[in-house]
Amino acid sequence: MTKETMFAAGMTAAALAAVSALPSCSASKSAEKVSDKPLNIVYIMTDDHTAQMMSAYDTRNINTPNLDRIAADGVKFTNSFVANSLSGPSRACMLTGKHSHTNGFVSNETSVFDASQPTWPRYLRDAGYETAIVGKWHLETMPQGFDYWEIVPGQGDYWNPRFIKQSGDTVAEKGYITHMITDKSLHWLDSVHDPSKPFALIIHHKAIHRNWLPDTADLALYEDVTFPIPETFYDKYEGRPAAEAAEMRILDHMDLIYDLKMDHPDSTSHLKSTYYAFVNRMDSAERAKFEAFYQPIRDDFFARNPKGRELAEWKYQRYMRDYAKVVKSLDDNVGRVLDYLKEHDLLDNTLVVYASDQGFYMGEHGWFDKRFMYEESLNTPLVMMLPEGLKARGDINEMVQNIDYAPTFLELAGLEVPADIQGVSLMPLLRGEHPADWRDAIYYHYHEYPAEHAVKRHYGVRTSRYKLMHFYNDIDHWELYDLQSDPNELNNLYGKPGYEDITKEMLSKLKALQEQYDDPIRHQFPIE
Ligand code: SGN
Ligand code: CA
Repeated sequence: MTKETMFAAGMTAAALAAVSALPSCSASKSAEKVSDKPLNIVYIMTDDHTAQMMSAYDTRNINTPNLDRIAADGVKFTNSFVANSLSGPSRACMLTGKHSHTNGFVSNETSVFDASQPTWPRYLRDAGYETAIVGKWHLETMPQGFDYWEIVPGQGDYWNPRFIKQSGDTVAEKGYITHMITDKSLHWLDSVHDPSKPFALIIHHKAIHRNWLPDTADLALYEDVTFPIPETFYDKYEGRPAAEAAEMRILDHMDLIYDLKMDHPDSTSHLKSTYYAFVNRMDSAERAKFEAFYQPIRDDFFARNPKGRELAEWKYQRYMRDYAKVVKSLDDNVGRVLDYLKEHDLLDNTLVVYASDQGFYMGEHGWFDKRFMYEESLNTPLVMMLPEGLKARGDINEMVQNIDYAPTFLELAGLEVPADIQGVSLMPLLRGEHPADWRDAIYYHYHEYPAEHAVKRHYGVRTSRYKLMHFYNDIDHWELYDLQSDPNELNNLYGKPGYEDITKEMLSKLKALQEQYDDPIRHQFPIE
């Protein structure tokens, strides 16, 4: 019996332990036994948490001591990318190990996830693991392949949120979402999970998604901090028409009421009713604290009535402060999970992963939101605390992508990586190896247009030094960047003299990746 047929048939935990001891025949030929015990997985993913706001990656803005503990005791991926910088698509890539066009979930607005397709939690469950997911799901259909799930509808609510239970009931419960998702996850691990089985627990936070409603306990934080203005805050988007067309500028598109809580009886906004739907979820005591905090800021703002650059920078500082407060609660709650695992002696046989569904703009190019293949939103934080037997420590600089997580978890569990998975297992990197034939380019494809924030459809390829992007649909526009000389991606080199050879090389990499991944929407290369 091959391992493939064993897990297709559904293995017991004992069989799984035996298989862990077998030489792996996964995509990585150098696989070796990691541990005699089956290994657990705790996968923590936030929404819209970007590396600029995580001190393991960037010390300019805030401290995230608990997230940094993961990196300090384990590894930090310094070239970690998504395949499609948007929530639902990222979740589908992560679960399936396949690009958006292959797993079928290309866009939050138009896609419905076929939850019956193979996912890594399903494979692990079939192999004897207990699997659970708590928090944001955002894939339209209900989860499959989990022993336990409890998800929030759509984007979820920060305050007194609704949860969809496995029974199908939707129930509003009392509390602040980041604590609650953590409480529910730890409760499952502590009281529901069968300790005789290995487990995979997915904790998907709603934080730090728009509109950044902090826990009232954290409201006062960061108010004395003036965050540095990013170098590209006043970007004019020269040579980048798709960037210019995007509707995600802090000055023009960040909503004073909905995003920044600056309502006034005379103010109007298409997001005003949404704002009140969210803040009205607080109980009267929570709401009183919230209003007591923001009212003096509103009074000052409307008295001064800033305009132009002063307004842009005022909005930026408020955005940064509210976002940072929401990160604080997240960081505390990740700390609770790490403490639990430590106290229960689980760290030696558990892989702990922290990632986000994508990066985010914290004022770079004048923006908030994500979607673009530019660095801030193509990147996602990725740190891991490793079980015994995995020797890597410190920075891992190879280019990795969220389609790689599924094959990594399969290999960690001793399972073969099915041939149709498009990502590659990160296990060699976690063992401390640096394979000479590691990928030299990643592929990206963003599909959601026309839609909110007006980011045009594009695909592209990125190597360690260059990035080539093609915007299509109602535009036909190419961009080429030298990330070494222009890390901020301000100088579009496409079509400029002197770049013919590198353009040709990047085009051939794009062609190869579009063929390899069989993307049906691809550049029509001239017949050679
Ligand atoms: C919501 C937000 C957008 C955000 C998308 C996608 N608007 O629609 O700003 O880009 O989610 O985010 S809001 O008015 O509803 O807050 S994602 O992370 O879920 O993909
Ligand atoms: Ca997101």
